Amino acid sequence: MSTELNEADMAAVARGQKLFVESFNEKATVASAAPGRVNLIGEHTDYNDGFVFPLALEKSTYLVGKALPEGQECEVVSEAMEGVVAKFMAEDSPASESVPGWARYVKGMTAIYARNGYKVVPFRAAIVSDVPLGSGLSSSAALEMATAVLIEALSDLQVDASKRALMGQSCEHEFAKVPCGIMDQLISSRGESGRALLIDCRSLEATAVPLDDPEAVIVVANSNVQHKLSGSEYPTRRRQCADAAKAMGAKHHEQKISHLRDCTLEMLESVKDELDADTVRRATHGISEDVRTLKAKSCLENGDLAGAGKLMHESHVSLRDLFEVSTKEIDALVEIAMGVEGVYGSRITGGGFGGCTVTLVKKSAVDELIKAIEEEYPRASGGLKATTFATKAGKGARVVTHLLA
Ligand code: GAF
Repeated sequence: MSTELNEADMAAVARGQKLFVESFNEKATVASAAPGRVNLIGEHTDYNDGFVFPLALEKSTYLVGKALPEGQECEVVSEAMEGVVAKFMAEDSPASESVPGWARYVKGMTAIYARNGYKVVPFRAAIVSDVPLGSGLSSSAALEMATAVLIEALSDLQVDASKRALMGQSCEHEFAKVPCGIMDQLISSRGESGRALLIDCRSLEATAVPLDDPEAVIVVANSNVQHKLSGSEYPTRRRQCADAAKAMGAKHHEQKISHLRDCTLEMLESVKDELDADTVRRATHGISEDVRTLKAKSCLENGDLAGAGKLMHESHVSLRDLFEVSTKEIDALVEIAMGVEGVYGSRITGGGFGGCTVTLVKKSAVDELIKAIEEEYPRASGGLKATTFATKAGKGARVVTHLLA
Protein backbone atom coordinates (compact mmCIF):
# COMPACT_ATOMS: atom_id res chain seq x y z
CA MET A 1 0.00 0.00 0.00
CA SER A 2 3.04 2.27 0.36
CA THR A 3 3.53 4.28 -2.85
CA GLU A 4 5.84 6.70 -4.66
CA LEU A 5 5.24 10.34 -3.80
CA ASN A 6 4.24 12.89 -6.37
CA GLU A 7 4.71 16.64 -5.97
CA ALA A 8 1.32 17.23 -4.34
CA ASP A 9 2.04 14.46 -1.82
CA MET A 10 5.46 15.90 -1.00
CA ALA A 11 4.18 19.43 -0.51
CA ALA A 12 1.26 18.31 1.67
CA VAL A 13 3.34 15.96 3.81
CA ALA A 14 5.90 18.74 4.34
CA ARG A 15 3.06 21.04 5.51
CA GLY A 16 1.83 18.30 7.81
CA GLN A 17 5.29 17.67 9.26
CA LYS A 18 5.74 21.41 9.91
CA LEU A 19 2.40 21.59 11.72
CA PHE A 20 3.26 18.44 13.68
CA VAL A 21 6.62 19.84 14.84
CA GLU A 22 5.09 23.21 15.76
CA SER A 23 2.31 21.51 17.70
CA PHE A 24 4.17 18.70 19.45
CA ASN A 25 7.88 19.66 19.42
CA GLU A 26 8.89 16.42 17.75
CA LYS A 27 8.79 14.85 14.30
CA ALA A 28 6.11 12.54 12.93
CA THR A 29 7.28 9.15 11.64
CA VAL A 30 4.48 8.08 9.28
CA ALA A 31 2.18 9.80 6.79
CA SER A 32 -1.05 8.54 5.28
CA ALA A 33 -3.11 9.91 2.41
CA ALA A 34 -6.61 9.29 1.05
CA PRO A 35 -8.31 11.01 -1.89
CA GLY A 36 -11.59 12.81 -2.36
CA ARG A 37 -13.72 11.58 -5.26
CA VAL A 38 -15.76 12.71 -8.21
CA ASN A 39 -18.59 10.51 -9.42
CA LEU A 40 -19.04 10.24 -13.20
CA ILE A 41 -22.57 8.80 -12.94
CA GLY A 42 -24.66 6.63 -10.58
CA GLU A 43 -25.98 9.15 -8.07
CA HIS A 44 -28.14 8.31 -5.06
CA THR A 45 -27.92 4.67 -6.07
CA ASP A 46 -25.40 3.37 -3.51
CA TYR A 47 -27.90 3.14 -0.64
CA ASN A 48 -30.31 1.42 -3.05
CA ASP A 49 -27.76 -1.40 -3.47
CA GLY A 50 -27.17 -0.16 -7.04
CA PHE A 51 -24.22 0.91 -9.19
CA VAL A 52 -21.88 3.91 -9.00
CA PHE A 53 -19.02 4.96 -11.28
CA PRO A 54 -16.58 7.25 -9.43
CA LEU A 55 -12.88 7.98 -9.66
CA ALA A 56 -10.47 9.02 -6.92
CA LEU A 57 -9.28 12.62 -7.24
CA GLU A 58 -5.61 13.56 -7.42
CA LYS A 59 -6.34 15.68 -4.33
CA SER A 60 -5.98 13.97 -0.94
CA THR A 61 -6.25 14.47 2.80
CA TYR A 62 -3.05 13.64 4.72
CA LEU A 63 -2.31 12.69 8.30
CA VAL A 64 1.24 12.70 9.59
CA GLY A 65 1.57 10.89 12.87
CA LYS A 66 3.61 9.17 15.54
CA ALA A 67 2.69 6.42 18.00
CA LEU A 68 2.36 7.25 21.71
CA PRO A 69 2.89 4.89 24.67
CA GLU A 70 -0.03 2.63 25.73
CA GLY A 71 -2.73 4.24 27.82
CA GLN A 72 -2.13 7.81 26.61
CA GLU A 73 -4.73 9.99 24.92
CA CYS A 74 -4.57 10.56 21.16
CA GLU A 75 -3.75 14.18 20.28
CA VAL A 76 -4.78 15.62 16.91
CA VAL A 77 -4.33 19.01 15.25
CA SER A 78 -5.57 20.30 11.91
CA GLU A 79 -4.27 22.93 9.52
CA ALA A 80 -7.87 24.12 9.14
CA MET A 81 -8.26 24.65 12.92
CA GLU A 82 -4.98 26.17 14.02
CA GLY A 83 -4.14 26.13 17.69
CA VAL A 84 -6.77 23.54 18.70
CA VAL A 85 -5.55 20.18 20.02
CA ALA A 86 -8.28 17.53 20.17
CA LYS A 87 -7.61 14.84 22.82
CA PHE A 88 -9.40 11.54 23.30
CA MET A 89 -8.85 7.91 24.27
CA ALA A 90 -8.58 5.72 21.16
CA GLU A 91 -11.24 3.27 22.31
CA ASP A 92 -13.71 5.90 23.65
CA SER A 93 -17.35 5.22 22.86
CA PRO A 94 -18.78 7.02 19.83
CA ALA A 95 -21.49 8.67 21.94
CA SER A 96 -19.08 11.04 23.68
CA GLU A 97 -19.09 14.46 22.02
CA SER A 98 -16.18 15.94 23.94
CA VAL A 99 -14.08 16.69 20.82
CA PRO A 100 -14.65 19.35 18.13
CA GLY A 101 -16.64 18.39 15.00
CA TRP A 102 -13.66 17.94 12.64
CA ALA A 103 -11.86 15.66 15.12
CA ARG A 104 -14.89 13.39 15.54
CA TYR A 105 -14.02 11.69 12.24
CA VAL A 106 -10.61 10.76 13.67
CA LYS A 107 -11.97 9.78 17.05
CA GLY A 108 -14.81 7.91 15.35
CA MET A 109 -12.38 5.82 13.31
CA THR A 110 -10.25 4.89 16.37
CA ALA A 111 -13.40 3.94 18.31
CA ILE A 112 -14.78 1.85 15.44
CA TYR A 113 -11.46 0.04 14.86
CA ALA A 114 -11.34 -0.74 18.61
CA ARG A 115 -14.96 -1.92 18.55
CA ASN A 116 -14.12 -4.25 15.66
CA GLY A 117 -11.49 -5.95 17.79
CA TYR A 118 -8.39 -4.15 16.46
CA LYS A 119 -5.79 -3.07 19.03
CA VAL A 120 -5.34 0.64 18.27
CA VAL A 121 -2.05 2.20 19.39
CA PRO A 122 -2.57 5.80 20.62
CA PHE A 123 -1.02 8.50 18.43
CA ARG A 124 -0.38 12.13 17.74
CA ALA A 125 -1.41 13.39 14.30
CA ALA A 126 -1.53 16.55 12.19
CA ILE A 127 -4.13 16.83 9.39
CA VAL A 128 -3.69 18.77 6.17
CA SER A 129 -5.97 18.52 3.16
CA ASP A 130 -6.02 19.43 -0.52
CA VAL A 131 -9.65 18.27 -0.88
CA PRO A 132 -11.97 21.31 -0.85
CA LEU A 133 -14.16 21.11 2.27
CA GLY A 134 -17.97 21.00 2.02
CA SER A 135 -17.91 20.84 -1.79
CA GLY A 136 -19.42 17.43 -2.37
CA LEU A 137 -16.01 15.93 -3.21
CA SER A 138 -15.98 13.65 -0.14
CA SER A 139 -13.58 15.50 2.11
CA SER A 140 -15.00 13.65 5.11
CA ALA A 141 -14.54 10.20 3.52
CA ALA A 142 -10.96 11.22 2.66
CA LEU A 143 -10.35 12.15 6.31
CA GLU A 144 -11.87 8.87 7.51
CA MET A 145 -9.82 6.76 5.11
CA ALA A 146 -6.56 8.66 5.76
CA THR A 147 -7.17 8.20 9.50
CA ALA A 148 -7.82 4.51 8.95
CA VAL A 149 -4.56 4.03 7.05
CA LEU A 150 -2.63 5.91 9.75
CA ILE A 151 -4.19 3.71 12.46
CA GLU A 152 -3.27 0.58 10.46
CA ALA A 153 0.33 1.74 9.90
CA LEU A 154 0.97 2.75 13.52
CA SER A 155 -0.83 -0.25 15.02
CA ASP A 156 0.63 -2.73 12.52
CA LEU A 157 -2.79 -3.89 11.28
CA GLN A 158 -3.70 -5.48 7.94
CA VAL A 159 -7.25 -4.51 7.03
CA ASP A 160 -9.11 -5.30 3.82
CA ALA A 161 -9.77 -2.09 1.84
CA SER A 162 -13.53 -2.73 1.62
CA LYS A 163 -13.79 -3.46 5.34
CA ARG A 164 -11.94 -0.19 5.97
CA ALA A 165 -14.54 1.60 3.84
CA LEU A 166 -17.41 -0.04 5.74
CA MET A 167 -15.89 1.13 9.04
CA GLY A 168 -15.66 4.65 7.55
CA GLN A 169 -19.33 4.48 6.60
CA SER A 170 -20.20 3.54 10.22
CA CYS A 171 -18.15 6.51 11.40
CA GLU A 172 -20.13 8.80 9.09
CA HIS A 173 -23.45 7.38 10.32
CA GLU A 174 -22.60 7.56 14.03
CA PHE A 175 -20.36 10.62 14.30
CA ALA A 176 -21.48 12.93 11.48
CA LYS A 177 -25.08 11.69 11.59
CA VAL A 178 -25.15 11.33 7.79
CA PRO A 179 -26.87 8.08 6.71
CA CYS A 180 -24.65 7.83 3.62
CA GLY A 181 -24.13 4.89 1.29
CA ILE A 182 -20.76 3.24 0.68
CA MET A 183 -19.55 5.00 -2.50
CA ASP A 184 -17.38 7.74 -1.01
CA GLN A 185 -15.44 5.61 1.48
CA LEU A 186 -15.06 2.76 -1.00
CA ILE A 187 -13.57 4.84 -3.81
CA SER A 188 -11.34 6.71 -1.36
CA SER A 189 -10.09 3.39 0.03
CA ARG A 190 -9.84 1.45 -3.24
CA GLY A 191 -9.38 4.10 -5.96
CA GLU A 192 -6.91 3.30 -8.74
CA SER A 193 -4.65 5.65 -10.62
CA GLY A 194 -5.85 6.18 -14.21
CA ARG A 195 -9.09 4.23 -13.74
CA ALA A 196 -12.68 4.85 -12.73
CA LEU A 197 -14.37 2.07 -10.75
CA LEU A 198 -17.78 0.67 -11.59
CA ILE A 199 -18.86 -0.42 -8.11
CA ASP A 200 -21.68 -2.85 -7.39
CA CYS A 201 -22.82 -1.48 -4.04
CA ARG A 202 -24.46 -4.79 -3.10
CA SER A 203 -21.47 -7.09 -3.53
CA LEU A 204 -18.84 -4.30 -3.25
CA GLU A 205 -17.22 -5.75 -6.36
CA ALA A 206 -15.43 -3.09 -8.39
CA THR A 207 -14.53 -3.20 -12.08
CA ALA A 208 -11.73 -0.85 -13.12
CA VAL A 209 -12.30 1.05 -16.37
CA PRO A 210 -9.20 2.81 -17.79
CA LEU A 211 -9.66 6.53 -18.45
CA ASP A 212 -6.94 6.56 -21.06
CA ASP A 213 -8.45 8.44 -24.01
CA PRO A 214 -5.93 11.27 -24.58
CA GLU A 215 -8.69 13.38 -26.15
CA ALA A 216 -11.04 13.26 -23.14
CA VAL A 217 -10.73 15.40 -20.01
CA ILE A 218 -12.75 15.39 -16.79
CA VAL A 219 -13.38 18.88 -15.42
CA VAL A 220 -14.79 19.54 -11.95
CA ALA A 221 -16.49 22.88 -11.34
CA ASN A 222 -17.23 23.95 -7.79
CA SER A 223 -20.35 26.12 -7.51
CA ASN A 224 -18.98 27.41 -4.20
CA VAL A 225 -22.41 26.87 -2.71
CA GLN A 226 -21.70 24.81 0.41
CA HIS A 227 -23.09 21.31 0.29
CA LYS A 228 -24.40 19.77 3.51
CA LEU A 229 -25.97 16.34 3.84
CA SER A 230 -26.68 16.15 7.56
CA GLY A 231 -30.02 18.04 7.23
CA SER A 232 -33.28 16.23 6.57
CA GLU A 233 -33.24 16.09 2.74
CA TYR A 234 -30.74 13.25 2.27
CA PRO A 235 -32.38 10.97 4.89
CA THR A 236 -35.77 11.80 3.37
CA ARG A 237 -34.59 10.74 -0.11
CA ARG A 238 -33.25 7.50 1.36
CA ARG A 239 -36.53 6.80 3.10
CA GLN A 240 -38.60 7.51 -0.03
CA CYS A 241 -36.47 5.05 -2.04
CA ALA A 242 -36.84 2.42 0.69
CA ASP A 243 -40.62 2.98 0.87
CA ALA A 244 -40.98 2.50 -2.89
CA ALA A 245 -38.90 -0.70 -2.82
CA LYS A 246 -40.99 -2.01 0.08
CA ALA A 247 -44.24 -1.41 -1.81
CA MET A 248 -42.87 -3.21 -4.89
CA GLY A 249 -41.59 -6.04 -2.68
CA ALA A 250 -45.05 -6.52 -1.17
CA LYS A 251 -46.72 -6.62 -4.58
CA HIS A 252 -44.13 -8.83 -6.29
CA HIS A 253 -43.13 -11.10 -3.40
CA GLU A 254 -42.05 -13.88 -5.76
CA GLN A 255 -39.16 -11.65 -6.96
CA LYS A 256 -37.06 -11.14 -3.76
CA ILE A 257 -37.04 -7.35 -3.78
CA SER A 258 -35.13 -5.61 -1.00
CA HIS A 259 -33.93 -2.39 -2.69
CA LEU A 260 -34.62 -0.26 -5.79
CA ARG A 261 -31.76 -2.19 -7.41
CA ASP A 262 -34.18 -5.14 -7.70
CA CYS A 263 -37.00 -3.11 -9.28
CA THR A 264 -38.09 -2.11 -12.76
CA LEU A 265 -40.13 0.85 -14.00
CA GLU A 266 -42.97 -1.61 -14.80
CA MET A 267 -43.04 -2.74 -11.18
CA LEU A 268 -43.12 0.89 -10.08
CA GLU A 269 -46.07 1.51 -12.39
CA SER A 270 -47.92 -1.35 -10.68
CA VAL A 271 -47.70 0.29 -7.22
CA LYS A 272 -47.96 3.92 -8.33
CA ASP A 273 -51.36 4.47 -6.76
CA GLU A 274 -50.14 3.31 -3.35
CA LEU A 275 -47.31 5.87 -3.24
CA ASP A 276 -47.22 9.65 -3.11
CA ALA A 277 -46.03 11.54 -6.19
CA ASP A 278 -42.66 12.54 -4.67
CA THR A 279 -41.86 8.93 -3.80
CA VAL A 280 -42.72 7.81 -7.34
CA ARG A 281 -40.39 10.45 -8.79
CA ARG A 282 -37.54 9.47 -6.45
CA ALA A 283 -37.93 5.81 -7.33
CA THR A 284 -38.10 6.56 -11.06
CA HIS A 285 -34.70 8.24 -10.73
CA GLY A 286 -33.25 5.41 -8.64
CA ILE A 287 -34.33 2.69 -11.06
CA SER A 288 -33.34 4.51 -14.27
CA GLU A 289 -30.01 5.77 -12.87
CA ASP A 290 -28.77 2.19 -12.44
CA VAL A 291 -29.54 1.49 -16.11
CA ARG A 292 -27.76 4.68 -17.21
CA THR A 293 -24.72 3.88 -15.06
CA LEU A 294 -24.22 0.43 -16.53
CA LYS A 295 -24.66 1.82 -20.07
CA ALA A 296 -22.17 4.64 -19.37
CA LYS A 297 -19.59 2.11 -18.24
CA SER A 298 -19.97 0.22 -21.55
CA CYS A 299 -19.73 3.49 -23.49
CA LEU A 300 -16.44 4.41 -21.81
CA GLU A 301 -15.06 0.90 -22.28
CA ASN A 302 -15.85 1.19 -25.99
CA GLY A 303 -14.49 4.71 -26.42
CA ASP A 304 -17.98 6.13 -26.99
CA LEU A 305 -17.50 9.48 -25.27
CA ALA A 306 -20.56 11.05 -26.88
CA GLY A 307 -22.71 8.19 -25.55
CA ALA A 308 -21.26 8.48 -22.04
CA GLY A 309 -21.73 12.26 -22.08
CA LYS A 310 -25.35 11.98 -23.17
CA LEU A 311 -26.07 9.61 -20.26
CA MET A 312 -24.32 11.98 -17.84
CA HIS A 313 -26.58 14.81 -18.89
CA GLU A 314 -29.68 12.60 -18.67
CA SER A 315 -28.57 11.77 -15.14
CA HIS A 316 -28.43 15.48 -14.34
CA VAL A 317 -31.93 16.09 -15.69
CA SER A 318 -33.22 13.22 -13.58
CA LEU A 319 -31.46 14.47 -10.42
CA ARG A 320 -32.80 17.96 -11.10
CA ASP A 321 -36.41 17.13 -11.98
CA LEU A 322 -37.16 13.79 -10.32
CA PHE A 323 -34.79 13.46 -7.38
CA GLU A 324 -34.72 17.25 -6.79
CA VAL A 325 -31.24 17.55 -5.31
CA SER A 326 -29.83 20.21 -7.63
CA THR A 327 -29.64 23.97 -7.08
CA LYS A 328 -30.03 26.88 -9.47
CA GLU A 329 -26.26 27.50 -9.34
CA ILE A 330 -25.47 23.88 -10.26
CA ASP A 331 -28.08 23.94 -13.03
CA ALA A 332 -26.43 27.10 -14.36
CA LEU A 333 -23.00 25.44 -14.40
CA VAL A 334 -24.40 22.44 -16.28
CA GLU A 335 -26.21 24.65 -18.78
CA ILE A 336 -23.10 26.74 -19.41
CA ALA A 337 -21.04 23.61 -20.00
CA MET A 338 -23.63 22.03 -22.29
CA GLY A 339 -23.52 25.16 -24.44
CA VAL A 340 -19.79 24.74 -25.17
CA GLU A 341 -18.85 22.97 -28.40
CA GLY A 342 -16.81 19.88 -27.55
CA VAL A 343 -18.53 19.11 -24.21
CA TYR A 344 -19.83 15.52 -24.21
CA GLY A 345 -21.88 15.82 -21.03
CA SER A 346 -22.17 17.59 -17.72
CA ARG A 347 -23.99 16.87 -14.48
CA ILE A 348 -24.20 17.47 -10.76
CA THR A 349 -21.87 15.13 -8.86
CA GLY A 350 -22.18 13.83 -5.30
CA GLY A 351 -25.05 14.20 -2.85
CA GLY A 352 -26.29 17.54 -4.16
CA PHE A 353 -27.80 20.62 -2.50
CA GLY A 354 -24.75 22.60 -3.68
CA GLY A 355 -21.26 21.32 -4.40
CA CYS A 356 -19.78 20.52 -7.82
CA THR A 357 -20.47 19.50 -11.38
CA VAL A 358 -18.49 16.98 -13.42
CA THR A 359 -18.04 17.53 -17.16
CA LEU A 360 -16.62 15.20 -19.79
CA VAL A 361 -15.06 17.36 -22.48
CA LYS A 362 -12.79 17.15 -25.53
CA LYS A 363 -9.25 18.17 -24.69
CA SER A 364 -9.31 20.91 -27.32
CA ALA A 365 -12.41 22.48 -25.71
CA VAL A 366 -11.21 22.65 -22.07
CA ASP A 367 -10.02 26.28 -22.26
CA GLU A 368 -13.28 27.33 -23.91
CA LEU A 369 -15.25 25.57 -21.17
CA ILE A 370 -13.32 27.26 -18.36
CA LYS A 371 -13.65 30.65 -20.06
CA ALA A 372 -17.42 30.19 -20.45
CA ILE A 373 -17.77 29.30 -16.76
CA GLU A 374 -15.65 32.28 -15.69
CA GLU A 375 -17.67 34.68 -17.81
CA GLU A 376 -21.19 33.37 -17.42
CA TYR A 377 -21.42 31.80 -13.94
CA PRO A 378 -21.16 35.02 -11.88
CA ARG A 379 -24.07 36.46 -13.88
CA ALA A 380 -26.18 33.33 -13.48
CA SER A 381 -25.42 32.85 -9.78
CA GLY A 382 -25.79 36.41 -8.53
CA GLY A 383 -22.09 37.14 -8.23
CA LEU A 384 -20.50 33.85 -7.20
CA LYS A 385 -17.28 32.62 -8.81
CA ALA A 386 -16.83 28.97 -9.62
CA THR A 387 -13.54 27.12 -9.06
CA THR A 388 -12.57 24.67 -11.79
CA PHE A 389 -9.94 21.98 -12.16
CA ALA A 390 -9.23 19.16 -14.58
CA THR A 391 -8.52 15.80 -13.00
CA LYS A 392 -7.29 12.34 -13.87
CA ALA A 393 -8.06 9.35 -11.66
CA GLY A 394 -5.73 9.44 -8.64
CA LYS A 395 -4.57 6.81 -6.16
CA GLY A 396 -6.64 5.32 -3.35
CA ALA A 397 -5.75 5.41 0.37
CA ARG A 398 -2.07 4.78 1.03
CA VAL A 399 0.89 5.08 3.39
CA VAL A 400 3.60 7.56 2.44
CA THR A 401 6.15 6.60 5.08
CA HIS A 402 9.54 6.92 3.50
CA LEU A 403 9.51 10.72 3.27
CA LEU A 404 9.40 10.92 7.06
CA ALA A 405 11.91 8.19 7.88
C1 GAF B 1 -23.15 11.43 -0.75
C2 GAF B 1 -23.17 10.13 0.05
F1 GAF B 1 -22.21 10.17 1.03
C3 GAF B 1 -22.94 8.93 -0.87
O1 GAF B 1 -23.06 7.74 -0.13
C4 GAF B 1 -23.93 8.95 -2.02
O2 GAF B 1 -25.22 8.57 -1.59
C5 GAF B 1 -23.96 10.31 -2.70
O3 GAF B 1 -24.15 11.36 -1.76
C6 GAF B 1 -25.02 10.40 -3.75
O4 GAF B 1 -24.73 9.55 -4.80
O5 GAF B 1 -21.89 11.67 -1.30
